[in-house]
Amino acid sequence: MEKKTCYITTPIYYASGEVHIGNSYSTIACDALARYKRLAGYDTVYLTGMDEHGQKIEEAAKKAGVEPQEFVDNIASKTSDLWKELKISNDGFIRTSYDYHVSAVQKMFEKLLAQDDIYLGSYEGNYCVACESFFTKTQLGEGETCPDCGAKTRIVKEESYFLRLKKYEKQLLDYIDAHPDFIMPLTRRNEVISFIKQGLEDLCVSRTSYKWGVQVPSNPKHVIYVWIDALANYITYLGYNNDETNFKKYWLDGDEVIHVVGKDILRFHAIYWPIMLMALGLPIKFKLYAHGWIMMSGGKMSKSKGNVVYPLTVKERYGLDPLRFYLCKEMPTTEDGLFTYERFIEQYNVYLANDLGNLVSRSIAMVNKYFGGSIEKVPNTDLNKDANNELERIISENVAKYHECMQSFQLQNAINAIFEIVGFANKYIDLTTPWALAKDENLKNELNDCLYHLLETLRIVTIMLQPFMVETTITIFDELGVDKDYQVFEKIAYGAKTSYKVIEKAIVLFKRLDLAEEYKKYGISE
Ligand code: ME8
Repeated sequence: MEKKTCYITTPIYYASGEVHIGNSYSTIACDALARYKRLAGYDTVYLTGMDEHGQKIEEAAKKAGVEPQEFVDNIASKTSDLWKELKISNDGFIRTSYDYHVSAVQKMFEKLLAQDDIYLGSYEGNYCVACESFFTKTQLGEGETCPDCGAKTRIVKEESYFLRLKKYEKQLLDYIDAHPDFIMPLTRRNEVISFIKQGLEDLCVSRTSYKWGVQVPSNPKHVIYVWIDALANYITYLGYNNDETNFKKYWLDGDEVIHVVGKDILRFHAIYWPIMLMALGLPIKFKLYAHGWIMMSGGKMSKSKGNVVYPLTVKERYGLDPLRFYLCKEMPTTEDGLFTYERFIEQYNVYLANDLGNLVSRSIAMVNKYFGGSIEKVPNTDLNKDANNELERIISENVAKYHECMQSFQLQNAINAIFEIVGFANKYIDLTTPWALAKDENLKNELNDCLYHLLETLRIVTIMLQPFMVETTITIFDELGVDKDYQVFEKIAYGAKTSYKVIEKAIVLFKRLDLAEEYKKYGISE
């Protein structure tokens, strides 16, 4: 049977910014989703990339004394190296300055222009001559001054192309209405609906005040608005307006298309992008998952506040998996998440060092001590009956919950389901008291039963952790002697692997951290 397809995208990152622990979330979360989909048997394509055009980037390049292309080349290479360091498993890395993207966007624009979904009009707004920028009324400083340099702005009229949004207002509302899971979570969906219901204005989609962008072929003094250029990446990467084999496979005929975005760019993806697709006569196809922000205790991360935390700093200090784990576990589905070192260390100690790390090391130590490292499955014993039943019930319930949550991008809840099992497995040890069973030769079978349950539980938990913890899970499987065949969802049911040969001495997966010591070492303030 042909595999089902799944196409997952992150937003493409602005080449003018830098990746900190907050915005790295979109990519890490999508990576977890992409790894999950691959494990679930989907033919998965995971795309990320760079948004490289626009006035801001043109100015930043000028300031740096280089051509814009050289400027973005440098940032794109740094960003793609960072994703490698974070073991992001993206299949593609698109850049909006790539020729194939530029030509596909130009064809798209000309098509919309030819069919009158884009028309030439004029844009009127408050303009700052010094900064060469238009500002909306809400952006302006007091007395209609420029929010950047403080100079008085003037009303300027500029020739500009517009995309007809108004024309598609009803069609979009109908689409949202007919597809209740198009925009998730529901709170975001409601936000979008009420925004559209206030009435859409046609969108200004070209600029003449800078050059670094995709030119309108039939009127080259115009460059295409960055958002039109950027949103199109999701289909130009697949070959839209070029070789369309993958576009057909993963979009037109695809089974799932998932865009993951932060809440700040919800409208672009929930309004402009579907309208562009409708106007192009293409199916909307995608589901949109909008996540919150990672905040610092003092609010948003910003250079001026001096509270920016970089993913590589956390990785170098505490390892990659704790970072990936923390971000996915801390971000709720509908709200913002929080990053502080204090909370990071607390969560690390509770879930990784204590719950998971201890379970692995205790189980391996006992299998070595009482059975020389090898264990076979035995029928459930009467003595352990209640604890066994409870453990098996908790496993099957939480495996089901995990799949449900992963399928609807509720990563926090999916991780919580995993740790329900881990938590109970630790309790199971207290309930079955293997050290007491070991004292009685007649209870050898009961002891075997108990330790086999622990190893199976660990194997199941490790299968589930794979999307999040990309290094630790390999280590745990190695320690337990679980080969590839038993690391998959098809074999997740309790009892699937019937014999084990574990490593002689467990590796310390997560060394407990002491907050005061960490403060001393790094002078952590956030
Ligand atoms: O928006 N916590 O790019 P970008 C969580 N180029 N997510 C955050 C965050 C935080 N503190 N700060 C930012 C762009 N993000 C456009 C996208 S797509 C056609 C064009 C998220 O580099 C943000 O919401 O500003 C977005 O999902 C991603 O980081 C990249 O943001």
